[in-house]
Amino acid sequence: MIRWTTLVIVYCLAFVAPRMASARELSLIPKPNSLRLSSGQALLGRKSPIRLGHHDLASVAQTLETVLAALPSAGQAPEMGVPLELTLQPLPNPSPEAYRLRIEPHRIEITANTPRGAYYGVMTLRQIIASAEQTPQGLMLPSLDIDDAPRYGLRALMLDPARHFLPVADLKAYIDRMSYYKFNALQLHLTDDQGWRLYVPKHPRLTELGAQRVPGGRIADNGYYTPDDLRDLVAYAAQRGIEIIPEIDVPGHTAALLVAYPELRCDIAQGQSFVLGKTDNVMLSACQKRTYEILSDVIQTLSEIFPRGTRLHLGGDESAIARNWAQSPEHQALMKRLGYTRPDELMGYFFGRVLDTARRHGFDPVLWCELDQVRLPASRYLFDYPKGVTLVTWRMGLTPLCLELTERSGHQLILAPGESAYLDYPQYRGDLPEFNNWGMPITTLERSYTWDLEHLPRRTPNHVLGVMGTLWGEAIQDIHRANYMTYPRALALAEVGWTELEHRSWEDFTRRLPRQLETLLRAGVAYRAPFEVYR
Ligand code: TNX
Repeated sequence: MIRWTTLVIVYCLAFVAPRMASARELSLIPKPNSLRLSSGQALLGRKSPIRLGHHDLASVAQTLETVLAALPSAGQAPEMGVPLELTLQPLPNPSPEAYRLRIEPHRIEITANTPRGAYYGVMTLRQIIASAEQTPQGLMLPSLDIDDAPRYGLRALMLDPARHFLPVADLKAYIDRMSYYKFNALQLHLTDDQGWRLYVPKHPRLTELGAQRVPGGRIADNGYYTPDDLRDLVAYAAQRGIEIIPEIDVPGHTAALLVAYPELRCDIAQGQSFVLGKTDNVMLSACQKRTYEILSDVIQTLSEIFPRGTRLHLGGDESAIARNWAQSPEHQALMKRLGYTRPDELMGYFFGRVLDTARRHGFDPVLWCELDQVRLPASRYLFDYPKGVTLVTWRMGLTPLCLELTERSGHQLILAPGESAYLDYPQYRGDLPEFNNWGMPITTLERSYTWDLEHLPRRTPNHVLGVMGTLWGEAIQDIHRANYMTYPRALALAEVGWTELEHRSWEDFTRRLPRQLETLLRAGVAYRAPFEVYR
């Protein structure tokens, strides 16, 4: 009885003092593709009832419960508020990530095609809560109607625990932030010259040797993930709408693997002494049967961790072919047998076999896109990429060409251009990283936000799956440094991935940014303060 009277009083207050928030005050990132504000407010409390329209929404409802439980205490005010209704119902936009969020004085409703869409409705609501007004009566949310769906189906970030290990708990915290900004994939660069971070039961030496960059050293040098660690992470990420994309980088970037399994070296490297992390520019042998057997065991282990249909990145970048395969008698003989004239063509042979294995295990393979030269006038692929593989464009200045080539060849493309999406590059003159900086170009926040507005066609080509920010880990020794390099640039990339071009503007973004920086600060994320934007 008391509850109802309290509610009536509160509703009256909401109508008596109608207030129209401005979109800028809400400061949502990424900006929704349609947002209409109206007058009136809704009271939200820790005890606002949640009404579930479909049992598939149980996990989303749980997320919503956590959001409500974290609301600031209302002091003397009632903890009750308007009901929150979650429903599944076809929306005009068929995207599985589309949602509609309606805030009305007497209820809040989230409608979506799928639970994933409803999850994004909750994420938007969380951001609205973060900028909502705490009144003596409780937390007041502005009335509004948001109809939203992403521009791209893939919005990814990449971490590199191969160079410096990152514990699972840190990855989980990183995933929490990502999902708040509607990213839906995290690529994990699990192997490189400096470390092999996946425990493979059939080949424990991979991690016994390959995961010990500096035996007895810091956590960042040593460590690996067991299949159980990764299963736990995959489930954690899936609950937050995030796919984990594992990367096993072959046939270059493989010193850690070749320290553990010397028999996989090319014939010309058999007698050399290898040092984990120091021996770069080495390559796996494409001739040894054992190479394919071990890679098949690695992929088999991954298939016991990841659901079918997961993307599996198999590298393919920066292979020093001229120094390795081209000099090697066994590879020269293989070339001859296959009728090849260029050693680069052996990459087609190698990946033909490895991608078949990946597909047999239910993976959707991905490779870094390499062209015949590392900068213009590059003009064609390094080798014929197998059909059906997704490519990632990454080298500075080559994205327009990669777009053109993939459109012609029918490959799908992920955009991770060096000049705008490389989160390991400094954000400003003289900024970090202070070591392992090989003269990196500067990638400012503005650059990360505006690159596609300025350099890509207005029409989004259908074969572009999405965007990825890559944080290479040579100079990233812990999660705090990872956060510093990621934010705020990842906010720019989140909006590039989600918001249609016609709704985007750098000035508008910079006005919404401070609110999000405050949220990051409260979450303990040590981002880089983008002072140059506000000077
Ligand atoms: C190139 S990007 C690499 C990485 C390095 C990065 C440093 C790519 C596919 N390969 O191995 O960490 O540059 O910026």
